Amino acid sequence: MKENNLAGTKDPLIRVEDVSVQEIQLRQMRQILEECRGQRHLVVIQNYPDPDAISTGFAHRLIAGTFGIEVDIVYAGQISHPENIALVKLLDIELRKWENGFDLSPYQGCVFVDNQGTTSGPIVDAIQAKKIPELIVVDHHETQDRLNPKFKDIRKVGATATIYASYFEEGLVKLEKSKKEHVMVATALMHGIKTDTVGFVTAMPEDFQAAAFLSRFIDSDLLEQITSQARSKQTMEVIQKSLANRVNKEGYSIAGIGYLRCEDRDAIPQAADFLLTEENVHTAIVFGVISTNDGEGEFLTGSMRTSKITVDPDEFLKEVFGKDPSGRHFGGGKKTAGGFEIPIGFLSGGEDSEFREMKWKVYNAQILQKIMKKIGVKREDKKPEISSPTG
Ligand SMILES: [Mn+2]
Repeated sequence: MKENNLAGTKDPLIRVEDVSVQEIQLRQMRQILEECRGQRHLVVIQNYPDPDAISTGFAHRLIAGTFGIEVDIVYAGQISHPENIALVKLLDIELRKWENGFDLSPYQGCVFVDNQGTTSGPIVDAIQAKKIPELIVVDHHETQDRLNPKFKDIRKVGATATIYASYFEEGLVKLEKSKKEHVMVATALMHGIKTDTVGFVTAMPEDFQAAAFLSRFIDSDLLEQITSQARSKQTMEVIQKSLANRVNKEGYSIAGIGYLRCEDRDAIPQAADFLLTEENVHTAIVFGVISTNDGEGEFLTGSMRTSKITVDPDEFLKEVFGKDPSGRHFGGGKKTAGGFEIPIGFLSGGEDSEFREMKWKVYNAQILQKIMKKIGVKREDKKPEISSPTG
């Protein structure tokens, strides 16, 4: 990659109250887009895109378009949360699903929003194998080192949508209420901020400021339609399972829910949100095993939610689950939420229900044991019974 001539990109973590640093970030974003005029870019969002990811991909496309840059938004994984399906459908947001053999040849660069490549799995590997330039990263999670972009804007705010709203507010593209696409982008970003801050409960001043700015452009009927989607039956079943299986210790509520379908991945954070509503619970962790669609691969995946200020999900999950052989953490997060994903590898697959049951017992016990150790609780409840192969 050619040496970039943008000043200051070496130290991208900016203090949000420092307006002049924000201005520099904006100038650099404008400059890099200007340099890429006429190109086609891939915007990569996380595997199980949430409203913050979807809306900022959408916003980036609008901005890039004004620089004559064509953009495709891509994700691996699934969109299954009914609100997310409603967001994509009602706002007519075009997303491309990653699949084996995805043609990367049309793209001269890639952009990462609301992630830094650690939650967009196979796409990053393919992009790096093809040496497609990593141009831009805009995110609000803890800084990660998976990518080496020309420009990054990582701010400690409630949502990536807040950062994009500030680009609009500062005039990177002037939003106009009379333009339908502008109204849709503003509505999507508002939904992104709202969900990433748990309905503004964990919002920071920057998030409120962004929401106040966006409120002048949104379609509130549309926003209401997006947010009033009911929970699916599958999600209700996952929540029910997490309630039945939960172990409550020292304010932590931990639930293993067994196997679930790839399409129901989004039910896990919803179940964690639900467990957090129980009296005396400040932190909820829900996990299960998901099989990939070809039925061959399996991975353990989970979500963590906390309302306790002294619990840092990023630090917590990194410490509990550690790193894979290549040095990447299995989990991470931000101020109130986090997630983890652990490939099962050689033990993946197998139709035999007894074998699956046996595997689940081992995984469940291992995860519980690691979490209990971290929170300093000895497990006095019984060990899982695993029958030996001979009887
Ligand atoms: Mn986010």
